[in-house]
Amino acid sequence: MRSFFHPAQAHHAPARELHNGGFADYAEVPARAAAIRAAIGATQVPTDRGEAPIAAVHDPAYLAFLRDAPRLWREAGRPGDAIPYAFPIVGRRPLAPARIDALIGLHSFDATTPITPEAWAASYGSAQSALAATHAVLAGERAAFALCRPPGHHAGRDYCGGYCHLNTAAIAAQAARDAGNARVAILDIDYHHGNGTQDIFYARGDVFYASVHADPVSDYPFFWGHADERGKGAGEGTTLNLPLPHGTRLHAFRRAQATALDAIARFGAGLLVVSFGADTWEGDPISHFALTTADYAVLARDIAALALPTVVVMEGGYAVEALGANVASFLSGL
Ligand code: SP5
Ligand code: ZN
Repeated sequence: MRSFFHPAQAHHAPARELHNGGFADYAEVPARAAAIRAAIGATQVPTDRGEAPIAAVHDPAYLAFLRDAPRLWREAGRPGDAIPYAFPIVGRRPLAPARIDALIGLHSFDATTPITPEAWAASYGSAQSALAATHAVLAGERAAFALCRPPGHHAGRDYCGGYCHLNTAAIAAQAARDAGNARVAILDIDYHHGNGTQDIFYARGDVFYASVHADPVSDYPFFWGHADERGKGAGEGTTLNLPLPHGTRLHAFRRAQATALDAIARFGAGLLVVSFGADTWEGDPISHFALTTADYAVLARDIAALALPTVVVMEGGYAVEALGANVASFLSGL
């Protein structure tokens, strides 16, 4: 299977993230990508398709912010990575602030996603990898893999969060729409709910979003991913959330994924984007499901049985020592 990775994706390396009342070592490390590359063999550098397919999903002011934030942070005299601390939740108004602390709060929904000087180039490379995999599939490959890192599914149209800056799954799905697929589906099987992807397509009837994830009653991102979120307006019924409890093993996960795949088949999608996270693995340091390395091949075979052209984008998975084997297992089943 063709796989894509841009060298710039390796260079975003935040030192710390805010976690449980203090700073902890950042979980989404460059070594994740190295481990995956070591396990899956050669990756190709994606062709640069420019900013237009990214701007088809993200707000231009947000893209400018991602580029400018590290400079504004430095000019404000701050050391280290840019991190927000104030968010316009109460009585928000459509202001256009200039101060870095206001701007970064406006474009973030958490304080765990630092904007390093390398964040823009790394995220841009990640988006280009997703686009390259999409175009490989549009050109006739049955499946292709984008080694996206930083990940994407928590990022919305104009905000970052959850280690994500640009929503690679949404960029891939939109590119498939713009290439003529009338209906596209996204299957999100990362441990966490993909709130950004859901948000981007929530009111749209042309892109189906189905997610199997840890119940947001107990897990990040808490405020989205509940079973009663089903889309709105033209998108009513084209969002499907399947939350599962801590301790979930293959049998229950596979059953939930089957429910998602049935809905995707009924929707009549012409192309499938899979947001794949290996943070559902039994030894993941920040998650609480119990899938094994071998389970990923089983899940992938079920997905392959849909017989849809399939773009896989990498999301989470933080047990670096097992990440390569888990991704290789998944890809082996497609
Ligand atoms: C793409 C993805 O999987 N994002 C997950 C974001 C989860 N953030 C909330 C959990 C934070 C746990 N951080 C622990 C760091 C310990 N080194
Ligand atoms: Zn995750």
